[in-house]
Amino acid sequence: MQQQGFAFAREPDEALAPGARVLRGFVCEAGVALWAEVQRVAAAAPFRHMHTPGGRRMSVAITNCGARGWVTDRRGYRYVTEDPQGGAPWPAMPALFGEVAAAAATAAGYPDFRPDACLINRYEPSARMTLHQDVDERDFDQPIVSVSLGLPAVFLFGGAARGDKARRVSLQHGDVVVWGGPSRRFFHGVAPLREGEHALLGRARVNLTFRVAG
Ligand code: MD6
Ligand code: FE
Repeated sequence: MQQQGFAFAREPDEALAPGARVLRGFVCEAGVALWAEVQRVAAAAPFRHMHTPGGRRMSVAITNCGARGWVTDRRGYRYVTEDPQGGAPWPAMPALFGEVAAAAATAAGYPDFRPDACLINRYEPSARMTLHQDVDERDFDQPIVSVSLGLPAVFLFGGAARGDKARRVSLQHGDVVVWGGPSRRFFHGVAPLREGEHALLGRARVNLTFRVAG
């Protein structure tokens, strides 16, 4: 979808913090193809509710594709090359995913982004992500590219300390957040998803986060 007049006006791209940008509607045109690839990945590595090291069941359902996948269980948070459910390697990262992630990173000022991990989060209404930092990757010079599909969500964007006030950023289907540099380790989360029905995804939001993990 191109930037249009009054009927479909979207919010402009915006800097969230030094090094972090929202690219509004960046992947709208690829939305159908991205969703088809997510379903292909999930057929091989199903979405599952993982448990935090403290034993809490996450409200978000997770799967992965790419050489490395993020997991959490009693032993902690980490990246692994095989799906713990079944022991097979994670599904390969679809070529389209790599292309979209690299294009978004370049648009935000991070050329040569080559992710080896894509974490896929599925939110149903009321699911949320509490404030956290993404610190399980090896190289913090590399950004994270985050693609939103489906129902809208309120992204909570804090600061370097857990207690820093978080701003609320509305993310719609097709929006991309690119996140790196000075704010790479800032706290962030997602407010409980509101009830709704999306034309393509139904009662769900799916978020793809691309990282250089290894
Ligand atoms: C989500 N995103 O949007 C959760 N992390 O569903 C994240 O936790 C996240 O969007 C790092 C960078 C960008 C993100
Ligand atoms: Fe995160």
